[in-house]
Formats: sequence, structure tokens, C-alpha cells
Amino acid sequence: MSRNTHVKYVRPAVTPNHPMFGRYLSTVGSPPAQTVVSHYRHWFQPGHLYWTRPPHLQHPSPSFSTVRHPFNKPLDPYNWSSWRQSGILTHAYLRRGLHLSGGLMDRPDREPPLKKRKCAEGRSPGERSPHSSEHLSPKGNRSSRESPEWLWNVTDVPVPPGKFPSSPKRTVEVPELKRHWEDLSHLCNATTAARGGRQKWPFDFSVMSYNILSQDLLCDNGYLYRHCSPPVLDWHHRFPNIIRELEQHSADVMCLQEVQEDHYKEQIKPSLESLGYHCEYKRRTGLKPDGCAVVFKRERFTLVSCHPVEYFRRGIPLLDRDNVGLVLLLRPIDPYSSLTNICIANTHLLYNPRRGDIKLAQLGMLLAEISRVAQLPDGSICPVVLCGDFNSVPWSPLYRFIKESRLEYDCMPIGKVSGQEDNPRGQRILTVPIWPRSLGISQQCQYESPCRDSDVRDLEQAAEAALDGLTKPSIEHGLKLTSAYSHYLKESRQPEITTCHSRTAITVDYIFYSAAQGDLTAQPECSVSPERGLQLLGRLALVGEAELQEVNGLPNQHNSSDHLPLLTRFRLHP
Ligand code: KL2
Repeated sequence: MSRNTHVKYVRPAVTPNHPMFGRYLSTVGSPPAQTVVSHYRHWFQPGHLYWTRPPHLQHPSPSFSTVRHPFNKPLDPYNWSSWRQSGILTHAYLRRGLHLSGGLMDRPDREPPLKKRKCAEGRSPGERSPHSSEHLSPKGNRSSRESPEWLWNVTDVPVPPGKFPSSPKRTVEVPELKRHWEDLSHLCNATTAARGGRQKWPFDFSVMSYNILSQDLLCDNGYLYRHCSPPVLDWHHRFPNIIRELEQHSADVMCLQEVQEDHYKEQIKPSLESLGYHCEYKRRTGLKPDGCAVVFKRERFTLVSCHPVEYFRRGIPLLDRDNVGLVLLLRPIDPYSSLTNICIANTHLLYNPRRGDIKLAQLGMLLAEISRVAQLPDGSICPVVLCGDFNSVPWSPLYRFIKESRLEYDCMPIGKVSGQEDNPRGQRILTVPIWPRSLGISQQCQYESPCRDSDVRDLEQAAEAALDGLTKPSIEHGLKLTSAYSHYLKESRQPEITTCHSRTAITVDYIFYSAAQGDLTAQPECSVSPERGLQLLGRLALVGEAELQEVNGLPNQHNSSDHLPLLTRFRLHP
């Protein structure tokens, strides 16, 4: 569709009103750009839902927590028994992570079933997406008791399995979710003074990671959204909402997942370009309709190089899934040209909770590509920001591997790797090595040159030693990464939630970054020299399950994905 490209609307006086962007916008200013919401008024017929109220983020919202934790010591949010003992959890909390019913994934190598759908964008109930590669029927009487308790019977109309309720027709009014900006700049030994003889200023920039929920996946997994009133699931409602949210946050770099290709080409890319973004995209392989996008503000960065990563490898059974990643090398636009490039990576790893072996292999491939792209001429690594939906919970082995740069995986069941399920039924353990040598990626997550006989002998000896119990089988990577979020809410010490629907409420989305020395938010072992690292200046606070309960979970009238956007601000020193 090219309708949108003919319309030119000048945004009347863009207000730099978000508290986090005050500094940047007041110094740099924002060029006139089209207002996407009014822009898209011309797309849709009257009767669709539009939002013209002032952005909710304009008001200074204080810390927003409704539940206070009675303990001084933080609980481990992913240690179920510790929460149960605290006595403050609902039944839903205790079941979190057990959201897939037994019997539906009776073989660990099988993808979880997709559901019948009634798509809000034209397809009839049960009609399959032309892109879906498999479709197993839902079990007839799947009990909604597996879902968060507070989403039971949210719609008062009884709904047959696999269908959206046919009424109510009107959107259920819910309050807006309040998220406040957490200023962490006091934790950085941040110096803004000019250093040396030449004038050098730090470069501050913001990064968002957001799984925007592809419409096809929404339709394929309709049973996850039965708590929603149908109008909020309509793409014509969701799209302007999502674009407005992106425009309000105005991040310098955005890593988006589940970006559906047709929507990207026809709507999302033109909208973001009109807001001053350069857009890169990588669709999942096979016939999958969605993929990952990385977009950045043209006034802040230039593109050095772009590297799509396909995790599918013909002939390697472990790598038979269609997930992808996207790695960009960006040059900050600074008047003194004194800054290093930064590497931005985005991915959406396999969902299947039981296939941690595949997730680790996909991650190993992405880390190898990042290590190659981010390598500087002197062999060191430029600052890296790694965003995405990793389909793994905090403190899972996969998460630990990213943060600790090493994972010993001796006798680890593949269903334990991502921590999505508390008691995964698949008991197969990770093979040694996890991925085959034919992949061409070492156990240090580096590309290997075609091997010589001596290398093969060394590796065989190492594998034998591991099998003999002399050394522990392990994987490593050379990036020092820390997480921009802490995964607990500061006040209530409740777990942060990044994705929520009728079956789950957990963290699976992350922004990892190379932390500089002096960034006190990072663990000491994760920091690198200030010349090569980033300082975390702040982040948009996440919320807990209690706050999501008040807005009827996700998606809802105002939040149009089943994920929340993560938003951080970093400082890069010259
Ligand atoms: O968890 V996600 O949603 O990061 O938000 O990633 C996957 C799931 C996404 C891409 O495959 O589709 C969703 N049950 C629940 N969610 C599913 C299922 C399933 N069986 N299959 C795919 N997804």
C-alpha cells in the first residue's frame, strides 16, 4: 500500500515532554516529523479506535507499587517454594511457569501446539495462517485453572476452547498502566567534563526492546487471549496504539520482535521512517510471517553494517527451527568523531520450553556473530547492547550463561535450560558438546576456521576428558554482559513481569549491555574499561503481576502487546 506515502503532515511543535528525554531533546531538539497517529487516521474508517489524549507519560508519576513485601530479604522470584513459604502469593503465582498442560507436548522435540483462532483481521475461526507450519488442535476441555487466577472469568461470557468470545463488542475500560522512569545516573561515576585538551562529550542514547505480538501469532494462539475483550485484539486497534507508544518513548534505537512482514512493509516501516528512523528487518526463515527489526534515529547514528543471523541449518537436526537474530554496527553521530562504534543485537529465541538445547545453540550462533561484528582492529570488543525475547526466565541456566560468560552443563536436562517450566517432563540431558562441530562454532562461541587435524585431535581429547569427568563440559563466550533490569521491583521486591497473558506472567525479555567500570549497577566481573563500556543512566520501570491485574493483564485497551517494552538510557564515553 502506498496510500500513506502521499500524505504529508507536519507535527505541530513536538514537545520533548518525557522526563527521560529532557536533556537530549532540549539540547538536540527534534525535527518536524509527521504525526503518525493523525497520519493513520487516513487509513482507517471512522469507528475504529483512535487515541488523541495527551500522552500519559507526560505527568510525573511516582513509584507505583500496590503490594509491599513483608520481608527484608529479597525472595528469589523464580524459586517457587520460597514464594509459597512467604504466604503472600496467589495460586496463580505458584503455578506460574506450569502454563502448558501435560499431554499437549508429549514429545520434547515437538513444538507446543498452536490453537484454533478467530482472527480479528479477516480470517475465520479455525482457518490457518498460510504461514503456520503446524497446527495441533487444542485439547477440548483445557482448564483455565492453569492461567493466572485473576484472569479467570474476566470475560463473563462462557467461551468454547479455541474461540474468542463473540461479545462484548465494546472495549472494556481499564486504567492505564503506570510506569515511572528510574534515574540511575547517581550510580554512575559519570563525568561530563571535557577530557584532555580536545573537547569530548559523552554520548547518551536510549534503547528499547519490545515484542509487539504479531497478529498472526495472536490468531494462532487465540486461547492465550480469551481474557481480552475482542476489540482490543483487532490489528486496527493495536497498530495505532503500538506506533503511538513507540513515538512517545522516542527511543534512539529500537529492537522489535514479532514484527509481521506484511505489517512491517506496509505500515510499520513507513511510520517509523516518517519519525526519522532508519529500519532494518530480518524475517524468520521458512514460511514464518514475522521477524526481528532494529531501527535507529538517523540523526543520532549511521549504519556501518547489518548482519542478519539465521539459526536454521540444513543437515543439522538441532538447528531445524526458523528463529533469527539481527546484528547492527552503528556509528554515533558526534561532532568530534571521538566515539567508538556500538554493536546492537536483537533476537527472538525459540519458544518451546522443553528445547533448551536448541535455544543454547541459537544463542551460541548469535554470540559468535556479535563477537565477529563487534571486534575492533586491536582485538578488543566495542560496546554491545543485546536485546530480545529469549524465552528464558532470569536465573535460568541460559540467562546465567549470558551474564556469567560461562555455563557448566553437565547432566543438565534440556527442559531446565530456560526455566519456563518448573517441572519439565522431558528428561533428556544436554549432549556433549551441545552443538556439533560441523556448525563451525567453537565452545567459546567463536567462528572456527576450517579445522586442521591437530584441532580435531585437541577437541576430541577435550570431549573425552569431559566425558571421563576430568573436566566439566561447558560453553563460554567472550562478551562481558550485564542486564539493564534487576528482575525485582525496587519497592515491593516482587518479580518484574515482561510478558503476560492468560497462561503466564514472567520475564523473558532483556536488554544486556557491556557495562563500563564505574557503572555501579553492573557486577564488578561484568564491567570493562570506560573506553569500551556503557553506563546505565536509567530505565523505564517494569511492573509486577499486581499492577497488571489492575489493567486486566495483556493485551488490554492501552497496551497492545502481550509484552511490555523495556526502555533504557546509556552513556557512551569518548
Ligand atoms: O513466549 V513468545 O510467544 O516470546 O511471546 O514466543 C513465541 C510464543 C511466539 C513465536 O513462536 O509465539 C508464541 N503456546 C504459547 N505461545 C506460543 C506457542 C504455544 N504453544 N507457540 C508459539 N507461541
